[in-house]
Amino acid sequence: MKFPSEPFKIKVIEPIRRTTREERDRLLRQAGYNLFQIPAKSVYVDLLTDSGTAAMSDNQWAGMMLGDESYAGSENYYHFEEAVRSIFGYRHVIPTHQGRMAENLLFSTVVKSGMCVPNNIHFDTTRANVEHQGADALDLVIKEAYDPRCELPFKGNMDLVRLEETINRLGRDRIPLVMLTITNNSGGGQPVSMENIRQTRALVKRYHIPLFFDACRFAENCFFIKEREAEYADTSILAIAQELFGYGDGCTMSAKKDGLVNIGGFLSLNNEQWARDITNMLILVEGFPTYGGLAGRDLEAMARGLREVLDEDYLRFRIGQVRYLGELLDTAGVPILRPIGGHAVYLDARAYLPHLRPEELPAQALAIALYREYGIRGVEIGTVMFGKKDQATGRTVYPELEMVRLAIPRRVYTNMQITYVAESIIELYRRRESIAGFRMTYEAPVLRHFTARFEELPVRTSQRSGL
Ligand code: P71
Repeated sequence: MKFPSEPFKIKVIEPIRRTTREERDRLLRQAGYNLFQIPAKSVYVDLLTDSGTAAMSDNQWAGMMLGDESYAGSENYYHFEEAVRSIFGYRHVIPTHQGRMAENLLFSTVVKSGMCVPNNIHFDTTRANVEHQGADALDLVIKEAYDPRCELPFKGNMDLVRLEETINRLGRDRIPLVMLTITNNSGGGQPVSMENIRQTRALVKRYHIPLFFDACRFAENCFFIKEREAEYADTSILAIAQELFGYGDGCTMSAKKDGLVNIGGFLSLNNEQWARDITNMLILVEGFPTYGGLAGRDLEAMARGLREVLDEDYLRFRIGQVRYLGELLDTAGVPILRPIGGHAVYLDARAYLPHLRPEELPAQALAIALYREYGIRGVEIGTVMFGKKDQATGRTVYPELEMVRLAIPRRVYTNMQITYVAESIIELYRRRESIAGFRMTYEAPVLRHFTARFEELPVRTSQRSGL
C-alpha cells in the first residue's frame, strides 16, 4: 500500500479547538508575529516541531507507573542503559534532559576555541553550542542538498571531498570530531546512506578523528536505508542501526524525536577519558549520572520508546504519513523540497511567494499566513533562523534555503487532519499574491528566532490589484 494506515488505535484523546481568523490575527499582533509566542491552545494543527510532541504508547505509560525515583541507581536507569547499549553499542551511556545538553556537555569537553567541527548540516542548537566554544561549525553536506528540486535518495550525505580538503587545510588537531546528523534536519530531513557513513568512517579513521552521530531521527534514517539501499532490503531496522552506529565512536541524541518521549536525551560514547570528564560536568550542571536531569519514569519511557521506534510497521506508517502530505501538495503544484523527508514536509517559500524579495522574509510571511488563515502552525527555517549579518558590511547574508517546515508529530494527528493541512496550503497557494512581506523589529544576539518580533509590510499595489 502506498500510504499505510495507522498501526494503532486511539485510547485517549485531547480536544483541540478551532479559532476564528479575528482571534488569530489579534494573537499574532500581540505575539509580534512570532509563532513561538502563540499559545498552543489557539493552534488547530500544530506542526511547529516533531520534538517532544509524540503520543506515547500504553506500554510507555504503563512504564511511567514503574518509575523508581531513587537518587542513585534507579532501576529505570539500568533498563534505559540496556536499551541504548543494545541499539547504539557504545560503552558509556549518559542521560541528559534533552539533546542540547548532550551537545553542550560533549562540546564543552572536547571542543576548544579555534577548532572546527564538520557536520553534514548542524542543527541550530548544535551550531550554537559549537560556536559557544569559540569554534567553527562547518556544514559539508553534498551540494545537491541545497537544490530543493534535486531528487536524490540520500541528500543528507557528507561531501567527502570537501571533508578531506578541510582536514588537510586545518590539520587533524583542529578537528576534535566529525559529526553526521541523521536524518539531516536542516537539509530537509534527508537521510545519510550506509555507504556514505562507511566512507566517512574510513576517511576520518585515516586521520584518527572520532566520528559522532547526532542521532535524533536515527530510526527514520535506518528505514530509508532499508528502503533505498538494496543490500539492506531484508535487514531488520535494529540490525541496520547496530551496523550504522558501529561505524562511529559515539552519539548525541534528543530522545524527543525517535525516542518517542516528551522529554529526554543522552550521550553515548566509547572514549573513557571523555566519558569521565563529561560525567563530572554532568554532575555539576544536570544531575547524578543515573538520572541526568530526568525522573526515573522518564528514563523508563525512553527505554521503551527506543525499542518501539524500531518497529517496521510503525516506521512504514510514519514515513508514509509525511509522504502523504508531501504528495498531496506536490500533485497540486505547491513547491516543496524534494524528495519528501522523514519527519517533515518543507515548503519552498521563495518559489511559493516569488513576488516577495529576500529582505521581506518570505518563509516567515508564509508561516504567518498559514496560521492566520487556517490555524496551522509550521516553523520558519530560513532567513530568520539562519540568516547572518556580515560583520564588515552590516548586510544580511541569506541562507541557501528559505523554507517553512511542517513537522509531523509522531502518532498524534490522523490522516484526516493531515488532509486538512494539505487542502489549506493548496487553497492559500491559489491566492498567494495577497501575502505581504515582513520586517524584523527586534532580535536577540543568539537563537533569535525564538524571541524576534516582526512588523507586517504593506501589500504592494501590484499585489492588491492581483497582478
Ligand atoms: C526541531 C528540534 C527542536 C527545536 C529546536 C529549536 C527550535 C525549534 C525546535 C532539535 C534538534 C535536532 C537535531 C538534529 C539536536 C536537536 C536539539 N530539533 N539535533 O527540529 O533536530 O535537541 O531540542 O532536545 O535540545 O524541531 P533538543
